Amino acid sequence: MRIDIISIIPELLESPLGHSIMKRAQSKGLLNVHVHQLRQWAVNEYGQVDDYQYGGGAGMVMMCEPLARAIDQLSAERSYNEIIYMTPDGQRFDQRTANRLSLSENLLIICGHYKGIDQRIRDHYITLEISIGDYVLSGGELAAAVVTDAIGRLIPGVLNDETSALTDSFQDDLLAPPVYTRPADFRGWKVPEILLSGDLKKVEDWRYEQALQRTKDRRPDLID
Ligand code: 6GU
Repeated sequence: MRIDIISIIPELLESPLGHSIMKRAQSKGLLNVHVHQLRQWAVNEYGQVDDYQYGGGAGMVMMCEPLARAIDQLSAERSYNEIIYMTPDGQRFDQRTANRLSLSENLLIICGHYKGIDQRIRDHYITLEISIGDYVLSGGELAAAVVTDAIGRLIPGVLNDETSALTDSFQDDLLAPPVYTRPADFRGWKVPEILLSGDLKKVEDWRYEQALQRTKDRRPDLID
């Protein structure tokens, strides 16, 4: 999968996507992330990409011209499954959407800043608008990193048995069960006996019960 990201602060995406599983996905060639500086398509030599909003009011708006040129150029080179705009008024991102997007060949993600991007770009280019939750970030970059990570780890071959997505919270609409490691007794706090029993069937049943109970307690909305 290839993910192109357009941003005025590409540096914000480097570290989140440059380590651990995202790093391995990219070095294995399973995920190719290309971050583009929007200012290369600026309207003048000062690198201008934003302007005052019509109708007045505080805050700048990202102009049509640079975004349209950027999207046109990248779209001429490949066809995108989705052209995504990261925005707090988009649809709430969830594991279902991550699963669907992980089947894509090419994704293009636009990161907004200031008051956002000119509505005409949203109307004529954007195919999907995503929010990562009901709070406001300074820009779309951190949200784009979240979405890229959530999608990237689902690409076949990225995770191994050890990091398998199959047992993640949400993958089966349940939260993950509690986990423990050595020592079996820490300050008198003991690991549940059943996990030490070696009975795989019992362990599996226990984990399912725990996952169900945890989901009922913490996220009843996830249970029909
Ligand atoms: Cl996608 N962008 C911004 N700026 N803020 C957000 C968001 C996105 N999702 C939640 N808050």
